[in-house]
Amino acid sequence: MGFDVLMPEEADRYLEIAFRRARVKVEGNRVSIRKMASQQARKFNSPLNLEEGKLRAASKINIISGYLSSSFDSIMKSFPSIDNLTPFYRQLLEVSMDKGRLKKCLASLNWIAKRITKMSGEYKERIKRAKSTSQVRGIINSYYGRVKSLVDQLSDNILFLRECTRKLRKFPTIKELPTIIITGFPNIGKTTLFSKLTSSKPEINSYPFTTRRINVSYMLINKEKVQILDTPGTLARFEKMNSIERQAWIALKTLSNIVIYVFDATEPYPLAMQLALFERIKKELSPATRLLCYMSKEDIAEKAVEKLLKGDFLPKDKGIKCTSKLQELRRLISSSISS
Ligand SMILES: Nc1nc2c(ncn2[C@@H]2O[C@H](COP(=O)(O)OP(=O)(O)OP(=O)(O)O)[C@@H](O)[C@H]2O)c(=O)[nH]1
Ligand SMILES: [Mg+2]
Repeated sequence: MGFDVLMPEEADRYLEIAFRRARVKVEGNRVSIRKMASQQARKFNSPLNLEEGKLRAASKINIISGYLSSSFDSIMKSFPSIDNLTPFYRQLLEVSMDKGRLKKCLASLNWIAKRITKMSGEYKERIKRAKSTSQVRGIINSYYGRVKSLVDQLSDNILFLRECTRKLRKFPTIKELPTIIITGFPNIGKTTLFSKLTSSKPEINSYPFTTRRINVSYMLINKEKVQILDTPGTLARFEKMNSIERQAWIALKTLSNIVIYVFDATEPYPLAMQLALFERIKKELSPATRLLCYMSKEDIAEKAVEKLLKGDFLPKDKGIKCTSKLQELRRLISSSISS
């Protein structure tokens, strides 16, 4: 589901891992470090423990800086490139999180990673010039302190990135395929229709707002794969739309080739309201989008459905077709796709 974004650890955790790795690896390389130190000691005619201390400290710095910069780099790379998103994902991201802050957080991760790399080089130089083991100890302790304060600066940003990651992972996976969107009021049978048209089995319930996110499935129409989206019910309270309703609206506006608007003749919402929503949606769609109407629940409202289909109430403008039969709906989808 959604973007495969790496979940960042909390800032403290990176420090903990980096410092522990440095300690464990340097300890593990004790023998080879000592061997190298004794060569250096002979070459520069300096005390063995000083050379050994320098090599251990430089090696710790390499491990810490390498781990932190590669970790921060992986986080940045795993985020989608915000400026290259499709209109659907860009708008979804904009209503789901603070895009400006997200960009700033990623930039600060990049800045801190670079800062740590640069500073590590400077500290390694200082270590090379150290004259005593206590000076080496002082330098490495100061390095730890500086790294900690840089990573601490990321704490809030990382918490924000974790929140964005959770949301991005929940985004629906939308493919570049012809797209059919099922929409209408809550609790009128959208998901039931979706599961009849596809092999999907999402949750269906007798209360409104059962569908809390966009369900995606596929069907073959004239041997062509098309994508079909079941959207959360919308009440068209434009000023007060919640983020779930907004998702549905963004999908309608940016993805739909065909929209199936579901009418419910049992009238959990008065038909006049259902028609008003239909008109409102129609206005928002691109002119190229084909609109079809489906009358749900014919089995329990046969008379009402028949009356509606025969009467003048349902929209008939611009060749909009209405049906209560699944077979007929499939045929209408098929001819809309090929036209
Ligand atoms: N008898 C009958 N009941 C139906 C039909 N379609 C849907 N229902 C019932 O209507 C209720 C709502 O169905 P859903 O398919 O979940 O409706 P929805 O529009 O997706 O609802 P939200 O996701 O909450 O917006 C459930 O109790 C379904 O069993 C139908 O054709 N006949
Ligand atoms: Mg539903």
